[in-house]
Amino acid sequence: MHPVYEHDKNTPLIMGILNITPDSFSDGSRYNSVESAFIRATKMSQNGVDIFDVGGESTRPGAAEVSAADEIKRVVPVIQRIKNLGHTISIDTSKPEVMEAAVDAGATLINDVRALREKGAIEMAAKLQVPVCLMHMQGQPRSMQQRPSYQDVVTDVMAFLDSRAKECESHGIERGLISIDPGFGFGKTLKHNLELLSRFEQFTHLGLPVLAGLSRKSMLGEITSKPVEERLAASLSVAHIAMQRGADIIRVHDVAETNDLRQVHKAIADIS
Ligand code: 7PM
Repeated sequence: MHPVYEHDKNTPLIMGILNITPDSFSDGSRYNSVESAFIRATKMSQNGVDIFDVGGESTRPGAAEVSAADEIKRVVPVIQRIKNLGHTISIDTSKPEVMEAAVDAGATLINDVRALREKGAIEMAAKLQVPVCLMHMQGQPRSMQQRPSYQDVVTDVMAFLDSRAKECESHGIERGLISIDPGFGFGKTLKHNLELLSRFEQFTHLGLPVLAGLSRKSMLGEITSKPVEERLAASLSVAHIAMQRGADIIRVHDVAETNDLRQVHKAIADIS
């Protein structure tokens, strides 16, 4: 059984972020980006990770467009390399060709910040019959932070996710395969993000597993005035808030620290 559907409610799953930046701090060979991802994955495995989220950068806000072929060249060797660590592998992509290659290589979850709205994506996910995580984003990565606007951010984001889940079902992706994510930072002001976190529990009312991705995000920089490398404490704080409000999956960079937090969360939750 896939871990997304069997975890204990007091023990949310930890999704560890494995960004595959091609050859940025290496000699430019593929070997180094694969091996550095493998080393990071091994540490995450020792530190309590449940799911590896493998991303080839194409979904990062402001990131340059990457072709499907290049994205496949980045992620597939990493998936093959980390597969026998024994954890679920998620592919962070919006492109159907990448979904297919990644699942063929061993990924068993599709994490799409565009909620399968790209051409051919929903059909591909239906064909592959793996769990999908649908994330909300307003606008496009390049321009989404220019003027985010909602009537009521929680109601609007929930309506979007509910409608995408129904669209998935109508394409043959059964409801049991679907998770949702409000998409912190994707076309949202600080106030919108705080509202989404404060009222996070409402997302659980759709009856689908809910993912929270808050780790090191700029909203934490806005609150603490700290640069990205100094946002660990703030990240743990919001991860704990999300857990208390019912998050099923927490997507993070810092797996060991989040695992400590999860143990504290479980210890407290188990007494009542
Ligand atoms: C720059 C800005 C680099 C933002 C990376 C990011 C999420 C995700 C991302 C999320 C799900 C990051 C983001 N965020 N997938 N992919 N949920 N499901 O901070 O919140 O990692 S990319």
